Amino acid sequence: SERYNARDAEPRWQAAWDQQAIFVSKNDDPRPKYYVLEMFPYPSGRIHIGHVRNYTLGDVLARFMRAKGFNVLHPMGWDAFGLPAENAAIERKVAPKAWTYANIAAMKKQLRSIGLSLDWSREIATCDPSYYKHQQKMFLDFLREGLAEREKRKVNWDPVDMTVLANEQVIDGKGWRSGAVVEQREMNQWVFKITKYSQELLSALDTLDRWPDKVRLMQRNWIGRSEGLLIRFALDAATTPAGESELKIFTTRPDTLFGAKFMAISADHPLAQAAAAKNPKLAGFIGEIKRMGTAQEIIDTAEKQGFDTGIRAVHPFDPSWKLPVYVANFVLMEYGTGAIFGCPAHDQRDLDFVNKYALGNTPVVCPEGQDPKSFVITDTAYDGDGRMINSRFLDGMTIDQAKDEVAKRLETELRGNAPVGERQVNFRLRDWGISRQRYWGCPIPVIHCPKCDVVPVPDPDLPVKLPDDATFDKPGNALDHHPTWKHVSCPKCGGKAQRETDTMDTFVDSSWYFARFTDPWNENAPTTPAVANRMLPVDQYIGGVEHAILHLLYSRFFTRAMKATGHIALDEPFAGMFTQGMVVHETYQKADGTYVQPVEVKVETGANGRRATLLTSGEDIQIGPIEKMSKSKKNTVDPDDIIETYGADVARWFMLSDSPPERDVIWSDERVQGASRFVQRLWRLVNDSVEPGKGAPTARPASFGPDATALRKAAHGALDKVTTGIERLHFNVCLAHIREFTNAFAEILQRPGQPAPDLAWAIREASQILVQLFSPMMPHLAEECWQVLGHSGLVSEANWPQIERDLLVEDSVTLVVQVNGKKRGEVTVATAAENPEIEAAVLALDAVKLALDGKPVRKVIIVPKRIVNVVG
Ligand code: ANZ
Ligand code: ZN
Repeated sequence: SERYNARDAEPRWQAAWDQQAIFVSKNDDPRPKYYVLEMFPYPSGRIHIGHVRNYTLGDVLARFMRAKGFNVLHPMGWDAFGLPAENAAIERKVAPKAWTYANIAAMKKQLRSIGLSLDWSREIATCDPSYYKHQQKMFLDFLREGLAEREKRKVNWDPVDMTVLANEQVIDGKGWRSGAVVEQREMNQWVFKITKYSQELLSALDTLDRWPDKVRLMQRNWIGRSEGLLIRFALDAATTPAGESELKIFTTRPDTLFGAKFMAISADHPLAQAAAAKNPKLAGFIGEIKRMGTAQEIIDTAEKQGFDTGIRAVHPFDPSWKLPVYVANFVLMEYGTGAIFGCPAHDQRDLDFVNKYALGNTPVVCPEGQDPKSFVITDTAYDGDGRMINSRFLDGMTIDQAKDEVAKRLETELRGNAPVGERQVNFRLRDWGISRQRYWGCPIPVIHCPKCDVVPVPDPDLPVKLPDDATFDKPGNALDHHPTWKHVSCPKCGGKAQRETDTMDTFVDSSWYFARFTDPWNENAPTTPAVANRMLPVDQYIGGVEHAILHLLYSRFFTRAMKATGHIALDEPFAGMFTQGMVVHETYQKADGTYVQPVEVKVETGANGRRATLLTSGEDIQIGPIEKMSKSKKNTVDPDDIIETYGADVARWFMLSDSPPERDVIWSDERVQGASRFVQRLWRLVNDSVEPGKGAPTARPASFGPDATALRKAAHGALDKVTTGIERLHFNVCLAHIREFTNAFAEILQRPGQPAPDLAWAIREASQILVQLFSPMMPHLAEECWQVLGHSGLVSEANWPQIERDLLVEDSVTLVVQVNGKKRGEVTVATAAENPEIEAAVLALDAVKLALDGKPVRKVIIVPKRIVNVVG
């Protein structure tokens, strides 16, 4: 037979799937549903190899579940708003909309060439008014429900992109896209009240048992629940500015109160402002640390600095004990109360601080087994377990007992009318600021009226559409610059008013697209609740770990907010979550350090290891470390090139082979070629199996001889393992089983002569199972093979083969043989063998006779399927 020609076959089968619309899923389909979703792409212009991996993983599962009889929902869309479109407008003078839609068209063509079983009838683009109209409606629903609010906020301002950034978009104090040093500004912002759900978002993580533990842990840490005590410290009047009398702090370690050496407050704390009013040096210091910014990263890495305000606080358990109050750069206004007491012996930050300002430390928790007298702290704080020391009435208690004792005493002690201490739970999670000063985003549908304040855009006026004629010649927000767009009359009073020119963070767009896919045709509402409730949750969501915190958390919040506003009736959007690894490649560098692309290099393996040269000039090329594919390192491979050269099936097979999907996979040309050879091998094998006299369709024989049974066991064994492998997303393991089965099958097919009728039948069965086993991974080749096997229908439409379980039972079992507890050998017996039979076989062994050395056998103990022990 001829070689398999992917270039000819792949487009043909893609067209056939399209024509028959077999991947279109119907909402009234009576079969049980299965929703597979990969994170939708940003339309940057080209599909990259990471997309190919992501979508192939989902596609294998989707095709498999279809074959298993599910109504599979496997949609695709575009996360189409965002800055790059505006940058293109600035750099290339092409309108963001035109740029985005051109990219979508190009990428859609690329996605089609991968042969994915996608339901394109549900395609959505988040930049389309038919999508964002509903997002605007939900924004107004949230506003009514108190889930959206306008708030004056200190925000991270990116001076280059001229926009507000979320905390998580600030990396090492710099904007994640622009790389510019981020400034702090006070601005009016729209926020979503995600903190209303802090506890729920945390607790429900326990129910997500099909999520990776590491992702759940990252979310837990992000939400950051801590239990502690609010303590009102009295301020020493003689040292305190007029109008101030106490300092409220939040601590998770009230047990360490007797180790306190100082108090510290944030530069933004009102007490700091009050103290600075009369102290220009302090005011200077505050200005300095404010300029440094309060992004978490900066605070964690900067040297600890403080300034003594001169104010003294009174220890809650000892009126004569005064603690100095510092303004310190490591105390955040946004957490707790913006003030702390410092216990240097048991907190590293505090210890660094006191060591700098010579305030000393007193350990109050002593590790078990350590003599308290010799327990001193110098450079390393002790944050472990132990017993209380140097702590008056707490001495001898455990940390937990001491925490409780302090809480009890301070809760019952009143100053004024209020208790001095109060137990409190704090969360690190902040409300989600969604305002962005950008054009290419979903407009926030409110109008600002000088008389009526904030007025929601009335429902019939939705969507608030972006103007198509914005210009990008000035930095900043093109919506704000637009000559007419923002000028409107107030819907309430009819007076002159202005539209909100902020647009929504693009994370909003991706927080509910999975719900929209369930009924993207509904023009009147974001969802059709009856449909959404039936099709959700997503059974398996697949994407990069870089979205493990924000996107997933925002989606979990949005689902709850949509529930609160009647659009949906569930809490958790993603029942199963899978984070895939990256595609990585070694890097190549010229002597001058410039990177060159893999296609420009020839790599050879010689006596001295691997060596690379430049194809054009033959000059030596340095082989560098294996790294994530990136444009700057030039170590990318273009999916189009691979598909053009080898076909989509080879690319897919490669993506699934070797590495478990959660790990990084190293791109290797040699192994891609290996995958290509395997395609041809399968093709030959299937063709050989239908040679005259090999495996023609006949009636099933009444019984099977040993050869036929052996082949059938190999086929059903592989079927069993691949089935459970796909269900567990252990795709690389599946591929190994398919290869193994292929070898066993080839061995039988290559035997000369005509097989007996029972073997011929088994050959036919084996080739069908084989084709079906690799059909989720290499669907085009599988269709072509299915045709060779004489089917007129599509393998993509065939039911998954039935496993015959009795073929999985091993008919012999090997037992370890011991004499007086010592291993002397092994014995293989029929699985069905009875004990007397096993005993006889064991006693007949030479090794056993030798070990017994003529002594009589007293007892034979048989542990079924494992061990036989002869007691002599
Ligand atoms: C005294 C103490 C002693 C503390 C000790 C820790 C160890 P988590 O667990 O993250 O909630 N803290 C409170 N508010 C702060 C703020 N706005 N900025 C910086 N630090 C703040 O951390 C709670 C602990 O972080 C609190 O407990 C407080 O220091 C500090 F041996 O109080 B602790
Ligand atoms: Zn008005």
